Amino acid sequence: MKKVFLGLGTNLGDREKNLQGALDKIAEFIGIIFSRSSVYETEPWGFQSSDHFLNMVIGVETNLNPSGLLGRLLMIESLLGRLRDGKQYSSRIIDIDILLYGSQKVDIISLKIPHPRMHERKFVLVPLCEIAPDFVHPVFGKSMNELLKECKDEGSIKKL
Ligand code: PH2
Ligand code: MG
Ligand code: MG
Repeated sequence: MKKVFLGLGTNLGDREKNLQGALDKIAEFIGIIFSRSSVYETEPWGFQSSDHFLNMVIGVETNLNPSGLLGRLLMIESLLGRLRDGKQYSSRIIDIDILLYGSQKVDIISLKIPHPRMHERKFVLVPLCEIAPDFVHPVFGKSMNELLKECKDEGSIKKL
């Protein structure tokens, strides 16, 4: 069993229901959710929209390998109604990203772990620091608390 951290985000439709739907499907298809952060309302990062996000981070214990895990997450996103428009960033019903897969690194075209932009995003680091403040980033060798202290993201983020 591997401990992984996943980031959840939604800025379209009934956002609370989208998060709950994702948690239910993750428990059904991925593994045991051993920890979950608070939910935060956050300003869109990297694109303009008046639709603010709800974001949270969870810890899950799973038997799936990284590619198997990615496949299931994409399946869950489609089950919840996500349609992809091909743009890099746009509004979405649900996004589920692999942030960390234990201390393993993955660098293939279809998947990069740790998530390559996690350290630039308060909507990831703030909830992650609630549940894994001392976890050491496998590439930077710094704890999540240290990465949060150094993070320059100024987007608004507010605990619900
Ligand atoms: N996800 C993105 C791009 N920008 N901004 C916020 N606040 N929350 C997100 O989850 C988010 C984002 C790409 O996945
Ligand atoms: Mg994402
Ligand atoms: Mg994604």
